[in-house]
Amino acid sequence: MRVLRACHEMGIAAVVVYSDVDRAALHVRKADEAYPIGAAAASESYLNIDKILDVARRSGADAIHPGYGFLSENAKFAQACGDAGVKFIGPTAAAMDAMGSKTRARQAMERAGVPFVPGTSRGVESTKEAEQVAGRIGYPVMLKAAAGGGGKGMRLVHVSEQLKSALEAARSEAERSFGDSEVYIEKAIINPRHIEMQVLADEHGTTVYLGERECSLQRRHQKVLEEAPSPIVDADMRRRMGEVAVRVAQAAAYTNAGTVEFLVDQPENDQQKNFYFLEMNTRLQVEHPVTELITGLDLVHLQIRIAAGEKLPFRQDDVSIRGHAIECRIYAEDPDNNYFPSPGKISLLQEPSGPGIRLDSSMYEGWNVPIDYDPLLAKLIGYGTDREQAIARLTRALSEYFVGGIKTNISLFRRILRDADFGAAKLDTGFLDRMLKRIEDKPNDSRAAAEVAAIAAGMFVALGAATPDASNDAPGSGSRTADNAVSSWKTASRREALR
Ligand code: MV4
Repeated sequence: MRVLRACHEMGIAAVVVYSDVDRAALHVRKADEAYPIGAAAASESYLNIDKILDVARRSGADAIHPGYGFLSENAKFAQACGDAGVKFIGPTAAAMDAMGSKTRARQAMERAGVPFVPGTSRGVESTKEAEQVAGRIGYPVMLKAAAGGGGKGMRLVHVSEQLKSALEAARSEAERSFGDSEVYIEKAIINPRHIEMQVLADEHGTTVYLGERECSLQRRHQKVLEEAPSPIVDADMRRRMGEVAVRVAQAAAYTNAGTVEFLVDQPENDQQKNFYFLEMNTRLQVEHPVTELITGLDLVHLQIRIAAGEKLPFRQDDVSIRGHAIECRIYAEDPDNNYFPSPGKISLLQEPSGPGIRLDSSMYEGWNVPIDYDPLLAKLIGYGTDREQAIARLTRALSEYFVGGIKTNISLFRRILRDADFGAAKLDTGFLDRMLKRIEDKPNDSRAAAEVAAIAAGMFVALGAATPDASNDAPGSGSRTADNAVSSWKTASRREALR
């Protein structure tokens, strides 16, 4: 839907493919042409290169945008598109290959003088070598599959006694998951932040960075909420990370949209934060809208223009960041059942809108959410002049959002946005696990249940419209600042009203 919308905004006809279970999906309904390509199993449909290229040939498509998942980082697919005379809207197969292996990527970083987590840039051949490296960089260490990513095949090792068995386990999981048992070692960064830098390169040698995204709120390596800019990145750090990200992209002869992932450590005292190259994602990311909102750029429009051979219509100095954006990934998952997928028919849909709210959604009433694919249903993004306003708008929008017939994680965001540590931007990759643990340990929050019931029942609770108390001067007069005036006007929160 995201790519289809950009095509239509650019006057480009959109051809889509769909599997048997996606016959009624929104992208099929909105496309100019839709082609069935096979059974629900991805190998029979969305991962089937020959079937997809056959549709490109039959439809006369000029180019293919791979989206976010499936074949989007598959170098063979990018190559096959080129061989079939269809433009792949993304990097070249060679650039994908250069970044696909984490050790090859680290070797490229070494050559480019890019800081990466201390450790090896090649797989370790023996336990003895692993022990020597771990001894040099110090425990704890992280064992990682060279062909891996997204946390699969990783092992955290705290002491040397665990190293041998952890190395064997990591190697066999890497072989099983990726058909490549190469495992390398890094110094483990404890409770890091995950901050990624958006880069964009045209095919005429211009590469720019578009600011960073804070992606530390993850659950089991699945991003849940992202924001831009990162609350801890100042202009100087942004420039330094951006320049490194551009060097990474240039080292891979990268073109089109890409994302360079960093780990950022949080030294106890507030000394300079360190950022380390982690990996590069050779595709557009799901969370790209937060970057679009703070830069005013449309990344899919730009991807299509780059693929059509156009030069970037701006230079690095023209890129400016304004405001703050936060994205909630709305998943078809049941928060009361360990976030298991919750497929089924959407019987009721009330969607938020209004100032500063963007909703990228593929839901409609009557749609049957299939169990076969990633449970992402929609992305709700709140934008404001600062983080506080973005949070306020997103909180308001979530109170307008209701999906009936299936379970979603909407309630999780209400909790996250009102969490004190979140409000104070005390974020790291362990944040969500700690918050969920606190919720599990706490008795059921009946107030929230009452709130949901009230919203579901369409109950309109008249907010106690608190009038400014008598002692207040009119706002903006004399001694009081605007904030004080507003703070004394704060209406009773919806929860108090419900009580
Ligand atoms: C790390 C790390 C700590 N130290 N590497 C997880 C998935 C993959 N992108 C890399 N990951 C990590 N690598 C070192 N040397 C911690 C993680 C990590 C993580 C990183 C980013 C976002 C979420 C994460 C959740 C758990 C672990």
